[in-house]
Amino acid sequence: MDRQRQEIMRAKLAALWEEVRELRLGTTPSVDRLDGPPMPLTDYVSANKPFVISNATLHWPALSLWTQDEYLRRAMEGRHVSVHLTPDGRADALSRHPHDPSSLCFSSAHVRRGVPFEEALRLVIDSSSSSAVAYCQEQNDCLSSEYSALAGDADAEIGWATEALGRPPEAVNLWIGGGRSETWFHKDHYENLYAVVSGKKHFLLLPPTDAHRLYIRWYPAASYNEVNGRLKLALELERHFDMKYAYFNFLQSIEYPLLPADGGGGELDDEEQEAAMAHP
Ligand SMILES: O=C(O)CCC(=O)C(=O)O
Repeated sequence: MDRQRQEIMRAKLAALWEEVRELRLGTTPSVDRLDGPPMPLTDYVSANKPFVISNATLHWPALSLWTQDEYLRRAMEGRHVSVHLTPDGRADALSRHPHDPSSLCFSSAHVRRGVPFEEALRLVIDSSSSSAVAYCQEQNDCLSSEYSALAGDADAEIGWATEALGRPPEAVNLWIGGGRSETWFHKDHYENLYAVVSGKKHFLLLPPTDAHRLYIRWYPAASYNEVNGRLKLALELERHFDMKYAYFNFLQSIEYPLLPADGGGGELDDEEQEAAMAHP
């Protein structure tokens, strides 16, 4: 195909994507902001359409309690948690290959398990100026395991979501991180509700209509290890296997900063926008 025809084809495809997005998501690139549960549920849940519910968690004691480090320390006294450490806040992400800087590898965090909560919290707080960025996380329903002492501070389930999805949540997870932590681009194979309790989480969403832009590629698997048990991390290749990674080459995602309870952070400032686009 000659160059001119390629350009025409590209422009037509771009227009088609735009149309599909508008049909599926309504006005793009905004995310619907609702005052209560999505109604009718099917408009959102079965269409995989994202939304933000304002003030949905205002009644959670977590909103005021979890902003107090002293409360967290007291409630979690004697508890041990998992801490994920990376040099740059990016786990399960693409990084420079440790032996060949011209290529990439899939890097996993160094995981410290059984860390006293007080120490884990200190590692997170110190991350803003440390050689290691700490992120407390343990997927697998960790609010009812590692963090069960805090579980009573938030609703155990959300009625309309249980109704819409036909079952209570399979897992409720808690993540504790600071400004350098990033959650790398990924695809979830289940429905998600996300509540920001303190600080701000900045989301980049790729709508289902853009699934064709996702490519699975293979990269050598590597993980960070602590050097001599200190907070200096070295990236080393894992010996036996590669890992797959969902990669996309064409970014036009929907951006949304989330704040506690009201869910909407309004417009991004220039610096945030740039950082977000650089690290989708
Ligand atoms: O906030 C995080 O770090 C993880 C969130 C996540 O994986 C998700 O919402 O699917």
